[in-house]
Amino acid sequence: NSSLKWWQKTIIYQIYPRSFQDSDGDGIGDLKGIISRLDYFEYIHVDTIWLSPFFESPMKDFGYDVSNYTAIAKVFGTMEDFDELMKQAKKRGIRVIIDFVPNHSSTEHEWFNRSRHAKDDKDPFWDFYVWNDGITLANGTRVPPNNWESVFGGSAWKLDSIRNTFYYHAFLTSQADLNYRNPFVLEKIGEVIRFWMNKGVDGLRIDAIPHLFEAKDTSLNVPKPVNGEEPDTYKYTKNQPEIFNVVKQWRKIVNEFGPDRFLLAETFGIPKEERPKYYEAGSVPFYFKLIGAKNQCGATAACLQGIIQEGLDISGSWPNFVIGNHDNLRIADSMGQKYADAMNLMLLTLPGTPTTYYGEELGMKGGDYKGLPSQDPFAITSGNPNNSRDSERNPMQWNNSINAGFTSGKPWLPITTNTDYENVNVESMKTDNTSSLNLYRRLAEIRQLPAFRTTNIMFPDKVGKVLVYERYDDQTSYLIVINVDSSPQRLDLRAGDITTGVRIFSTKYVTEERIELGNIFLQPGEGVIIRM
Ligand code: TEU
Repeated sequence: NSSLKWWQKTIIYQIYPRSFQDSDGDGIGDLKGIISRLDYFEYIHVDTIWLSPFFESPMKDFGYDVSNYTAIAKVFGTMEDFDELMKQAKKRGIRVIIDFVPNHSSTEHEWFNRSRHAKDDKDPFWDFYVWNDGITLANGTRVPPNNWESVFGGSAWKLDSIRNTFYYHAFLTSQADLNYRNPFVLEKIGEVIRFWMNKGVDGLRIDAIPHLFEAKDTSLNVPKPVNGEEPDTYKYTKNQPEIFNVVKQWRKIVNEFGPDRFLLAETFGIPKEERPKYYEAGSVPFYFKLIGAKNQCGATAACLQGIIQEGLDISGSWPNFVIGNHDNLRIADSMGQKYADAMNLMLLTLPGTPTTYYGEELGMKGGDYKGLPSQDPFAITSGNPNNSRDSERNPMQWNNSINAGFTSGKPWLPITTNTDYENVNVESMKTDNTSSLNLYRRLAEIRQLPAFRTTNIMFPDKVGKVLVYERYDDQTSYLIVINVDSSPQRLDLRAGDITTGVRIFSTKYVTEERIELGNIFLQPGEGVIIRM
């Protein structure tokens, strides 16, 4: 237990700065707003926060398009605000992880400007991005060198009007991919890492890391799928083997600042064989599959158990689970509000490091923005409103005053009636012992028990409709029992001559109670922790 590192004993709380707390009434959250809410993390027993990007940016992808990696976007505040945030966080024992967006910069970055104006390879910025002449057709038309697609829709190549050459962009056309085959890129990005490490940042969440490299041979086209096969759209642009050398180099750089700095790799939608490589390179890859549980397999007990077991599969590695983020529907929307507490119960009793997306501790729903034009470039460029990520980026609900206490101005995304902010907010929920917020706080306390600090977990031989697992150390054993089914369930969990246990937590009752293991009855969405 004492040999665990800080990031193995913590809960990570993701803040989307734009939507957390506004301090100046412009309707957009900011760093000063976050500072004003630091006490809240002590209250919910969270001691690590991860901040989504707050760097200078034209905000085409709300900060995931960085135009200066070592400056703060004006809407979010100043470098003094950031320094103050670090100071105030440290004072409270709160660790700070920041987002690091190395795959691409904004096309408004000075580097891109230098690169598109470079005349030849004597210019150090000549190969800073992934440039390609493409193909000139007989009629003189210029076309991209291959059929590689952007994640946000359409060709991943864009002809730059100034350099008159194509550049590669895995995401928006305004997010140009850096060329990691160029040592000068590694040098400049290394300086960025050192800059933030010097500011005392405890870790980096590495954005879109599977996209870092593209195949060297740009004549390769992605084959057309045959017989209804899944298309292998990112065959040449994702999960390339060169990624791990770079992650190792970044691990070395952060180690200059001590062995404890944390690298959390954003590995969305990678095949399972890729995960061990991230661990070996000195990072922890996010395990995302619980997020898609409802879509993948209906989020039944068997479905969830299968996903959890896969997440625990890599021997010797430290697990991590996550159930929500700024790119996916909130749990209350994907699973239904009824299951929100159950999912927090699951997340906080699984082995490893859990990550909570802001608002999920309230079981908060996403905003209902159907019918409004989407703010999200993904929805706009793909022409598909279903791709909009606005819903889950809705403002944090702090109290029942106008705009839920998020802003005194007009929020960049409105608070919509479906989220019931007059009841679902921090202030109101504080006073109710069985509110999602108070359940979350108790779970955060229970997590600190020694059995939950281990990676020990056992599942029953047969999976029924109720998710059941045991967490234990050599002293104590706890049963976690969660009804993820849509109808009430009765269970017999007697084990040999053990017929009773102490219910130390319930999503429904506040008090501890001795209960009969032979007759456990749970409503849909109800869950308990039983000390055996
Ligand atoms: O996401 C990377 C990524 O793979 C996304 O395309 C993801 O698949 C999609 O959003 C699912 O809905 C990261 C960030 O989390 C995302 O917000 C950024 O837009 C993206 O990188 C580009 O920087």
